[in-house]
Amino acid sequence: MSTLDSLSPGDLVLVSNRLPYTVGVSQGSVTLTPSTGGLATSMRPLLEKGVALWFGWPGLSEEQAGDAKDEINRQLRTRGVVPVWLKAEEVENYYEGFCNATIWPLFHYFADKAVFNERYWDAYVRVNERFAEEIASRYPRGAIIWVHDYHLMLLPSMLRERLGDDVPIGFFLHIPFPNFEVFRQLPWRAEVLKGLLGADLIGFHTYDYMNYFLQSVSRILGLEQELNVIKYGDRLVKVDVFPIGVDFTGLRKMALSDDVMRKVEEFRKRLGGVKVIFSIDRLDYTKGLPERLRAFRRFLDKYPEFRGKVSYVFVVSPSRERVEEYARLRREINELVGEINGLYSTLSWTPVIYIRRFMPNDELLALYRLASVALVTPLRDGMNLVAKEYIAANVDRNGFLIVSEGAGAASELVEAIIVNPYNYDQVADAIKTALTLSAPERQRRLSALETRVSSYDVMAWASDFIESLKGFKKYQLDSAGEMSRRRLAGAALSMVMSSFNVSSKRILFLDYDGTLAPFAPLPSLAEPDPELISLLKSLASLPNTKVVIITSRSKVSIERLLPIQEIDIAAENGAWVREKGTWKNMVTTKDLRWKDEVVKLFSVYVKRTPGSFIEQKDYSIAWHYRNAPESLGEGRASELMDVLSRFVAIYPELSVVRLPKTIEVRLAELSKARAARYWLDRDKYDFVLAAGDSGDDESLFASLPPDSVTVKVGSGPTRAKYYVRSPMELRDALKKLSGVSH
Ligand code: GDG
Repeated sequence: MSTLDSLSPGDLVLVSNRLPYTVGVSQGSVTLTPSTGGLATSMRPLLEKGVALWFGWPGLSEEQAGDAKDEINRQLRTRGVVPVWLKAEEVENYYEGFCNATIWPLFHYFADKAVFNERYWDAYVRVNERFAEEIASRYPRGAIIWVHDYHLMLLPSMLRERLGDDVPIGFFLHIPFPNFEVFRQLPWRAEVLKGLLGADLIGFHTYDYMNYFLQSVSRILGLEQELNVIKYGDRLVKVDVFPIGVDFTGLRKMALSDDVMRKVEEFRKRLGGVKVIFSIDRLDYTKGLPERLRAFRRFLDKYPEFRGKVSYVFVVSPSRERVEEYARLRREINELVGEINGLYSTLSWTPVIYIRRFMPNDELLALYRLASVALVTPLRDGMNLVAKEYIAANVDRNGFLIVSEGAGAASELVEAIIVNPYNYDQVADAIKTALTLSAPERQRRLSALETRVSSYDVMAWASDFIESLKGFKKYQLDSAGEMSRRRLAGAALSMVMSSFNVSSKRILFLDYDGTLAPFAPLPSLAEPDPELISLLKSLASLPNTKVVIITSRSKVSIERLLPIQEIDIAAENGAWVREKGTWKNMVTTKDLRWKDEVVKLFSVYVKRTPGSFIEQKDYSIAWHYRNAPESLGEGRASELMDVLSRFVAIYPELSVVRLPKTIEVRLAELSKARAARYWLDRDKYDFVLAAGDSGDDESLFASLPPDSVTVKVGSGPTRAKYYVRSPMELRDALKKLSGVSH
């Protein structure tokens, strides 16, 4: 049983700008026609079974609906659909404005066409809020919420605010996510990213789109990420790739139906032996329609032997008619078609058969079946379903597919002929190749394409997304559950406080960066605030209580940050210990010639990685890259790790440690565990506490006596007994301890 079949009523909430039904109103009577398109086709059965509830805009303004609104609401509701109404002004500013005149061009790399208008943005926020209100007021507890596409990018966070952390929210982007250089132009880029990060799972069609998104998240919001999981405050957000498919079986069945067969015969007769190159697109500048006509003209110029033998059936269905940009495009297409037909037509042959209307499904399927070439050459396209539909419906395998490298589909349909849509010569050659491909070659490549398109069809796509969302949500809740079960708060904190209170000799080992103070862009900037200083002082002034700062910082830097004589310090992971104000060196290794070599090696990486820098300590050298561009920094860090692994092979006294945004080479004999032993071996303590946030602290946690209070700051697996969420939360706990006894 597939994931979709196993869903029960109330399990799924779908949200998209448009609904899976097209609403028609004529003379007061209301009609609902099922919309075509992958999402609608794959999800409609779930609606019909009552499994899903679908929120969306009915496609006409409240003003246009007028008195018919109640009847539209009634008819939609009986089908499990909840309409979210837009006023005429919102259709203009939100839909035609921010969605179609800002995001659509920008995300398809037509930045010069993108309009940045605050009125559009305000309407976008308002409409997303309206969706959030509607959904929150009818949300069936426990349901998965799946939000679709660029019209609703703020919705995930708005829902998260209203419904809380436990609700599984997924988001899928159907269009490309552009690279950082393009995305950064959006004045509301941070708001859009934060809006999306309200989701638990964010899906894209291709690896490129996903990586571009991750890059923007890192460079604009500065968030950490690991293995496609972003750390966003307390929550984890996963991103992944789900290339949408088509209803392969349904299309194939339809292509083989009698109705379609009849149409095929009818068209064949009318064409009189002329072969067909076919394309169908919504009228849109992203689809490369003028470019494609020019490429076809080049084909006729370059290969005159095909004149009279091949016609291009060029179908353009109307879309976004009210936008001026589209009217201009229509005029350009008219001119080009006129020019080509004027130049090459004969009495018995028309080169371009231009159809500018919505094409009924049976005609579309018939054309897929008889086309010798499907010419799918958008300039940019999230995926492009036409390419996949052609593979499903060309049941006689009598044609071949040309796909643009600008379509997401190109990264999957690798056996097709892949072209650059701006390279007219290449497209003209591709048409010739497709028309003359040998039968065995065509069979071989088509069969591979069919296998791929049929195995990851639209149902598999939807199941995969929902399954991943459920799986990730479970993991997220389990780890959050684990964290909250082991949280140093409430009863756990009271217990720790009372054992602190009754103990006669106490020691606290506290890491500094990320534990007592949050991370700063430069180590020298991680200044403590006055509250921290006074907290440490008051802890250290408690009777029989020792406070030890245990850090990988150098002794100079930690002393500068914490000029408190009452505390002890282990600097450089125990290379130096300071007790009662006196420093003592703990290192046994004498030969330090490796340091110059490491600095030399790191210097090469500093030059090649802007923003990175070296920190030199007595027994360790660190390369910090938290201020370098994300992808460059991580790439260089991996390269450097590789170089260092060979380097330390000849210096067994060294170890290489990869810390967050830092690589450190240090003496292997140093560790926080060994540093702590310095104090523990020389005195008996009946209360031991250690707090830290990174891998370095884990060795310390593991080495302490079993009844010690060990505290991990932040999420992630740990050997510590307790968690706190942030340095601030640790401070609160320490404040409580400092007030316990004197
Ligand atoms: C977005 C992304 C992504 C078109 N005209 C007629 C007609 N169609 C059908 C096609 C196909 C669908 O509409 C168009 O889908 P595309 O994928 O090509 O493009 P968008 O509408 O821009 O969709 C896109 C998609 O979302 C899914 O994630 O692939 O990249 O832009 O199914 O067949 N169908 C009929 N008559 C027409 O005149 N019957």
